[in-house]
Amino acid sequence: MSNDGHVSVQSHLVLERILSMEIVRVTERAAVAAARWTGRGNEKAADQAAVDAMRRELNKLPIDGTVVIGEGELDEAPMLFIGERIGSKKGPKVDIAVDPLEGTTLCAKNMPGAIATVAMAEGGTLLNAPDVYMEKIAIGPGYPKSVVDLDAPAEQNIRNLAKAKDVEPAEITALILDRPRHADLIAGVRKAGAAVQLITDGDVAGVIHTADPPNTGIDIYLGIGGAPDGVLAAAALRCIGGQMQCRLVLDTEEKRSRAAKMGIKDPRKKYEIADMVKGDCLFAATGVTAGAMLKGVRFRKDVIETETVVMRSITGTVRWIRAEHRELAKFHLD
Ligand code: VTB
Repeated sequence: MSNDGHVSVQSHLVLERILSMEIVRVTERAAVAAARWTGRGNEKAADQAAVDAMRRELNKLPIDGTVVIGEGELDEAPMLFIGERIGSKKGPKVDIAVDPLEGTTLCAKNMPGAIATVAMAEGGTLLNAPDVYMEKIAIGPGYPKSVVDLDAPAEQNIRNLAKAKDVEPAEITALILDRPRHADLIAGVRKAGAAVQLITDGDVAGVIHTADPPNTGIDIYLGIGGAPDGVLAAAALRCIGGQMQCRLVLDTEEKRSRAAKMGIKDPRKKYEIADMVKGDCLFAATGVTAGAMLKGVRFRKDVIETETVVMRSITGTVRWIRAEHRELAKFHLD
């Protein structure tokens, strides 16, 4: 305890000691704020509510945080922009990746799987990715290294994965975003004999599904989604185990120069998890609408219920936190 009455914690312990609970508050607040807009058909308002709530909570944390994955780049001037300094600015340096409402459409349409999510890591250890597309492949823990590869054809990845799992390809299910750009990929997976589960949005949760096939029914995530979502998903897999490879889609000069400004030297680099999340990290997600992974926010008389998962990479601890909130003023809902 320091003489000003504050508990002082060595900086390398801060992720463990303080933030693993504080990060839960951050995603809870964002989820509740967004959930008020569930099914209202207003994506912008839902997202804005989540951003405001998340920013308010992040600014209370005893950290010198920098948003490295955020709501957009500086010239778009959103809140939680990439590069924004956040927190009390007195604590340790922390990199922060946010997606205050992952699946804005899911929330606006009241469809399953919208989440509020944050990852935090020691300063300078998260990939500063521009807001572009990213090719991704991910599988859960327990497989030999390199059993699947981002650059291998889908059929081959399915066959290799099935062999490693000791099952027929017919027993493999791949999760893929339902987009026209994935037509060939989907055809390839089906040609190998595997099943495809399509999602309309939400590939952070999609990637996390691969970590627990017995419960989710998902063995592999494939396809092109947002790069920011890729870094968040990599943080989660770093905590719970699994393999993921990604590559930024930098298909124009403008995107390559934006990436270069963010420190990306090789525009074709194939990123492994450890390239995207280099050190110890925390990941948290709170359900907004009910999904396979998390329950959604429930508004009951005088009580708001939330469900959150929080993970820590150094220990591999995964905590599921179901909360009943009774002091509702903290949500600033009026
Ligand atoms: C994914 C998904 C998001 O965007 O990243 C996807 O995780 C990719 O972009 O929830 P397109 O919609 O342009 O294909 C979302 O669906 C929305 O941010």
